[in-house]
Amino acid sequence: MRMNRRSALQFLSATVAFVVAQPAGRAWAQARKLKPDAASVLIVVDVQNCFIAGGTLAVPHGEDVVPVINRIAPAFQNVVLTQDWHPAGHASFASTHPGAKPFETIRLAYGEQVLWPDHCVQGSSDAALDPALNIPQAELIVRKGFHRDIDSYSAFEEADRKTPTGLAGYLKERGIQRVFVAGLATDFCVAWTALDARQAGFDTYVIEDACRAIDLKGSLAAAWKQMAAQGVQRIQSTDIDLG
Ligand code: VGL
Ligand code: ZN
Repeated sequence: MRMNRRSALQFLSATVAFVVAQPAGRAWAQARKLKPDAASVLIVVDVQNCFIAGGTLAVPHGEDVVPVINRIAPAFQNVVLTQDWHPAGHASFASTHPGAKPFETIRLAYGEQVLWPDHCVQGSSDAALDPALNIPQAELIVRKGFHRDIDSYSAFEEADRKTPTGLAGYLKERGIQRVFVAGLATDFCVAWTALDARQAGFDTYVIEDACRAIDLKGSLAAAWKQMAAQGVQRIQSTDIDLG
């Protein structure tokens, strides 16, 4: 094709216009989205009756995570659920420590511990998964916080920071490289799970709108700050390619 100067310029500007117009297009938006693959897992943290309205430690608007999680879960071949699963008289219960009140902090053998109302007692309906959660393909349920003297916000490692749950080994044996975290609560079990996933070497994403927080004395802002510092990526459910 022979072009004079003028038509060459016209051709060039049309090309530029096309390239510039693309970012608004659906194809570009799709290409930017994260597509869960066989090496990706969705970890759904503690979506249990205890953390939902009517539960013993209800997270404000906790139930709102369920429709978001139900919408994204089908895009994941691998889904792991966690359950907070405490024995009666657990060290994290204020009622276990005479004179102590919920939401106070005390020192336990392994360090600072926030005290909570009795919650998620093993085998109770309070500890059951929210029945509205609809993820039939979920392949593993990790129960945590079952040692009477050690709490475990994280799905990977208990609060003594030395007792592993086995989840990192499970995911690595299954060839998982990317971990997406959703559930309750953003500033406790979600954040600790995401930080430990990162620590274990996984690319880690927290899906903000699929989580809700307790937010105790600035804990939510502190959690996001710490996650950002450790390279945990903060995304929205709309950033995921649902196929
Ligand atoms: C959680 C407080 C106590 C959580 C569990 O799931 O975030 N928070 N136990
Ligand atoms: Zn707990």
